[in-house]
Amino acid sequence: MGHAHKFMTLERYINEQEDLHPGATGEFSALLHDISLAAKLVWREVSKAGLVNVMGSTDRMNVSGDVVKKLDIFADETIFKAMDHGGHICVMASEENEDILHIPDQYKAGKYVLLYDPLDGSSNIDANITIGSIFSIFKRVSDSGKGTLADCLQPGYKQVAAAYIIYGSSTMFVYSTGHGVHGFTLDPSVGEFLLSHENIRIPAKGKIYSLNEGNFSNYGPGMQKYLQYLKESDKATGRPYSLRYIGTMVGDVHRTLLYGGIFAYPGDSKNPKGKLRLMYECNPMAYLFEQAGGRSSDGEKSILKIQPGSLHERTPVFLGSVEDIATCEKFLKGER
Ligand code: P6P
Repeated sequence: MGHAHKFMTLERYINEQEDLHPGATGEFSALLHDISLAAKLVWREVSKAGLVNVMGSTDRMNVSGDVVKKLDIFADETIFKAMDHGGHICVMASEENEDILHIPDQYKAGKYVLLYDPLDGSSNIDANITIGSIFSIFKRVSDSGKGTLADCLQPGYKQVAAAYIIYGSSTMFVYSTGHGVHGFTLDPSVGEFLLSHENIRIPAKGKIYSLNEGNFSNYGPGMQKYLQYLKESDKATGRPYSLRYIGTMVGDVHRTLLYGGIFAYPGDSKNPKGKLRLMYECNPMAYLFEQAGGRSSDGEKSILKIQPGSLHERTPVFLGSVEDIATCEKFLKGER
């Protein structure tokens, strides 16, 4: 679907993509529209975050001057309230809430499930470092009525869509519904996400690796050997690689998707499952990487094959170019 004219908005693109889904009811498109609205509401506050100290107050400080809510709590509530009344969702789950989030009784429960990380990397806000929001969407497995935990705990290959918003030098909405990965850049002057990166494809091999090497001494021998390998000089195989690490998953993942290479949060002797969460960080990103011609891995297999046991479980995660993930897995399996 090539677009000669520049002004392709996210709204129109979603509607055009609906034609790719025979028998689409429009519910799915409306769900994606609601997410893009939530993204703009979060962006509006995130873009003012630095001014809280300068301005002394924000409109999040209520009439009695209560302490301004932490931005990630604000983002969590904003996304929930943007999504709870559209009638497209039967249950939600958020990084900020221990249990599943039910749709209020007064609203219709729809056929989709939304899991989200409202503000990933929020510890970086004070340093004005890129942060993001991550979304994972499934179809419900329960018949009707209120959604259940089982609706949420589905393996990643059953996702019907995934998206992230990156609040960086510009704000972008990147998503896939199974027909490639497409990026839209927010034009604040019109409040629209405009198509800027149609059909993102990750290079087959990159020259950048991205992880917190501060954990090196706790990594297993395979991971340590892999990192040593990346640092050896060998022009024929494009080494040494460069290290780039932002410390916000959405930022590191977005750069890896566009430039290629590998992003990792491996397990180690202290945290065998690593740090990142399966359901609303690793699954949606794995879906996007595989849709963009890249790969995901937990060290052995695609992240999307993991059968979840609990809502906030962690998994070691490797995301990147096909060749880079294959090389990494060989070292992890002791084959190199
Ligand atoms: P570390 C941010 O706190 C986060 O959850 C992810 O966004 C990021 O990839 C990771 O943790 C960074 O963790 O241990 O490198 O600081």
